[in-house]
Amino acid sequence: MDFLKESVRSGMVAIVGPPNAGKSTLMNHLLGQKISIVSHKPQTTRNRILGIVNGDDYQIVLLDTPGLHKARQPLNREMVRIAMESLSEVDAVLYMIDVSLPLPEKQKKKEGQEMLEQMNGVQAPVILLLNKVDLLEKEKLLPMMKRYSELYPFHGVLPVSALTGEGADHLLQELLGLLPMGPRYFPEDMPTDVSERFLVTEIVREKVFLLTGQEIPYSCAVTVESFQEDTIKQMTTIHATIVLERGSQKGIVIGKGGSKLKSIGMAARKDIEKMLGQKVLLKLWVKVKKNWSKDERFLKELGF
Ligand SMILES: Nc1nc2c(ncn2[C@@H]2O[C@H](COP(=O)(O)OP(=O)(O)OP(=O)(O)O)[C@@H](O)[C@H]2O)c(=O)[nH]1
Ligand SMILES: [Mg+2]
Repeated sequence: MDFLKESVRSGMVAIVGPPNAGKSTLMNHLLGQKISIVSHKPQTTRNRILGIVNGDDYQIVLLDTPGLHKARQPLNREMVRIAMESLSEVDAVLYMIDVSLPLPEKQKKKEGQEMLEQMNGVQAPVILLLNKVDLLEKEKLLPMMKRYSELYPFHGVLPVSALTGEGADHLLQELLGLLPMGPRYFPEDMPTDVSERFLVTEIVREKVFLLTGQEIPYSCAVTVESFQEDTIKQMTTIHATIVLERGSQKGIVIGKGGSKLKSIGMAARKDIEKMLGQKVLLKLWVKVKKNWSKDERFLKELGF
């Protein structure tokens, strides 16, 4: 347990903000590998995903969180609860917004108000990240930074691009200045605390997000039935189920002659093989569990 004795800059940092802001993309960038799933659709992340970033003299434990939004349904309420809870247990908060969207004045005001409500009572210093600056006209940046600085006593307002990595070094320096000296809480070769089984369900869910339109992604959960490694053949066989809310959705996910399910399976298998570093046989099933997202017991099974 030598890693616990060392004294480095270490602590926990939550990445929060509205859906689709780029929180998971930033976490993966800082980690240097993909742990958290990403899609162009909002509400991709549903759980708190831990990512552990190590340097010679620091360890930052990042918490990627579900997007903050007005939640009415049980699943969404759980997602927002998870994100809000993370705010009270961290040394610093990264509040991320997408600045590439041209918002009307009224909506900008509303967005600012929501941010203030969410940050109300937060003790930790908050850095505001203006993300997707790669898509922003440069002359818009300074007035924007000024406007946001006046909104809340942020520790800093930093323009970044989670996609290109622009501003990430600066962000890292700012963060290290906020972390206390302490032990490494996790061994250096451990990038996350979630299981490979959980990551498999997330990878399959990401492919459903990417390859199906409209309501399907939000009606989909994924469970792993079996996960068996054959050490001699160096191959893992995984049986997983895509769970949907309504019977009418089954045909869409399976596709003509099974074509959609095949594409989902192929794309997921590629990523799982990369993660496990060996060949994978992935068998996918599609099941309907009526209104699972309102079923407290099933939500518990999914880890909420
Ligand atoms: N151009 C550009 N696109 C970005 C950037 N960061 C993220 N994206 C894209 O924005 C979309 C959303 O990214 P995510 O990382 O899934 O966003 P998120 O905040 O984790 O979203 P939720 O989990 O739904 O709350 C994806 O299509 C990303 O590729 C950026 O800096 N520039
Ligand atoms: Mg996310």
